[in-house]
Amino acid sequence: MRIESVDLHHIRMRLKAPFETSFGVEHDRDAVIVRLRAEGIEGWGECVAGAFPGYSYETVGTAWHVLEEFFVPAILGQDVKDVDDFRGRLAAFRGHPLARAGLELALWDLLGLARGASLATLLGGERRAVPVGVSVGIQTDVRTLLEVVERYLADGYRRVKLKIKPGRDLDEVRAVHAAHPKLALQVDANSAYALEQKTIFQAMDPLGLLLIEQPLAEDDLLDHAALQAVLRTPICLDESILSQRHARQALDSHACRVINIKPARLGGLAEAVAVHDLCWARGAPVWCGGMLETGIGRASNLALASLPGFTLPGDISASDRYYAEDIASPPFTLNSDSTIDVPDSPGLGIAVDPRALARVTLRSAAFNA
Ligand code: NPQ
Ligand code: MG
Repeated sequence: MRIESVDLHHIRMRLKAPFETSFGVEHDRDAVIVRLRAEGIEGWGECVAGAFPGYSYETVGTAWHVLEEFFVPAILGQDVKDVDDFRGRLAAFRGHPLARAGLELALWDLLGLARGASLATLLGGERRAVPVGVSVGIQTDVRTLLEVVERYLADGYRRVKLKIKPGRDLDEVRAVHAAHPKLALQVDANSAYALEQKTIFQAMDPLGLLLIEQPLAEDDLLDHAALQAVLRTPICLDESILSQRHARQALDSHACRVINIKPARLGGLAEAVAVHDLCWARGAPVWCGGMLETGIGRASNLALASLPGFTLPGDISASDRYYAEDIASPPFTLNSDSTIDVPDSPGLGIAVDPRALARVTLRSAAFNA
């Protein structure tokens, strides 16, 4: 397909409530929306880099820069045959997985539309609906946390992830566990601890959490292995896993037993499927992480999570979890069994509303072949 144009939109969407993690509080979600045109059709992608380099070193600014200067020129006016071809054209560039994944997603959407196949079908997905959970930010106090968790349970979520940070961990997790002893519960530290603080996690061990996500530094498989050796609860790695090779080495070295798969962090859906396939072959459970996506990224996550190895509930909430108004339709809603249906129309299976997109756009750029 000859790529005729690429548009970038820097958007800012107000979050329904501030989202606090160990790296900071977000009131708005910034992202870059990508539109690719080829052969009279258009595909949409979403780069989930934010305003602030907290989860990743990438930001909207760095993503815009590498897209404009390097990634877009590498494909504009070119005949890009498939995703492998696309990856080859970007292979010389180092890093910037979030920017790369946003552009790759628009290509997947285009290819699906051109072939009349849903993204789930292109990826090898099997399930029509996928189990999901909700990620709960750090709250002002334990009482508020309990109220917030109760509200999500009333909404129908059957798996809850608590964000934790030093000083806002054990009391919170114990309180939620005591109030809901049978609830499928997990925690995410976003790299906020050091191995010297292992007693915190040893104290959580008897609670039977589903997993402990990314307790230690992103670049530290060795200390994660040391921590996993003293815990029964599985460690799940998120930020540490940037490729299929990292996944293999993390499992081989017992740094984790579970992997959170995010296409953005892995540089795209193709690498995400590769990590899934490796973990599936080794019997290691995976689940689909979340990046507070708009309907574009949410549709992509649902398609990915329909692959058979995604045996744990994903951080893929209903469309109304984070935003009052989305830029894509139809909205995704939670089924009574805490699942969300996988889109089955061609490509991403959603329609971007140009007026809704314009309302949240701060800056646009168009690149034409
Ligand atoms: C995680 N997500 O699993 C991430 C972290 C995260 C749903 O917990 C702006 C940009 C806000 C990136 C909030 C969830 C973000 C962000 C959270 C990433 O680690
Ligand atoms: Mg995480």
